[in-house]
Amino acid sequence: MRIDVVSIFPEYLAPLELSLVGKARRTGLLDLRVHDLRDWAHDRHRTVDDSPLGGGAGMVMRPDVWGEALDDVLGGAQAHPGEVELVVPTPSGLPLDQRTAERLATVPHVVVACGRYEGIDARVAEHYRGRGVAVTELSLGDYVLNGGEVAALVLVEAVARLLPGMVGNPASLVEESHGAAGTLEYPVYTRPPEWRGHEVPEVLLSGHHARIERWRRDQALERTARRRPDLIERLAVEDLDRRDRDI
Ligand code: 6GU
Repeated sequence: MRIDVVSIFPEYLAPLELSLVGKARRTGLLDLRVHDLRDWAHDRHRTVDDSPLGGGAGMVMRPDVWGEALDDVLGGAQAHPGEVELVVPTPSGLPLDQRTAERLATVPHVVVACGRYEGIDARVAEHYRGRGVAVTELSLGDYVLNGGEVAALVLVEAVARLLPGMVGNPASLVEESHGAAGTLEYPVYTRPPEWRGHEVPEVLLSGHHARIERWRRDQALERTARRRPDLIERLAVEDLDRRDRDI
């Protein structure tokens, strides 16, 4: 899979050389390229922004600079609908979730356009949509960051760990068929069985696999109900029934 990230702070993406994502790049599983948007600016000051039309605070990123950058980075891929997707991180986007990460992991080429300031001129997304490029505006959650770079880090990590052949991939797929099947994960423990007066739940030391499975399922549901009642509402009745049958 190929991912291009375009940003005025390419150094912000340096952590993507580390850990599993870094390894995926070195082994060729992930072709990740980071670009400096200012390379497409025309003036001596490499300007990428201008004041908002209609007035207001802050600056808006210019469509002409973004257009030239994205024409180059999307490349001939624009001629192949379904092969490329333009992701624009913005607090006004749809919330990023595991389902979106799973879908993006199947797209051969993803381009992430990181905005700063008050965002990118709205005609940029409109233009590429009109040219048949899938454009997805994604948010990390209901709070404001200074730009899309942190979202690009999050997105690349969430997607890269799902790529077939990724180290630890089979294990995470198993995990996803339980925990992320709509609930939060159950609490986990390791040795020692007693630490500073806190005991590991006895059932986990019992060696009774069916009881352990049931305990974990109950913990996951209880935790989800307490912390994320919105997720419980989305759990299908059939799914809850299946869990009861399986365990
Ligand atoms: Cl994707 N971008 C910015 N600037 N702020 C955010 C965000 C994204 N998601 C949550 N807040």
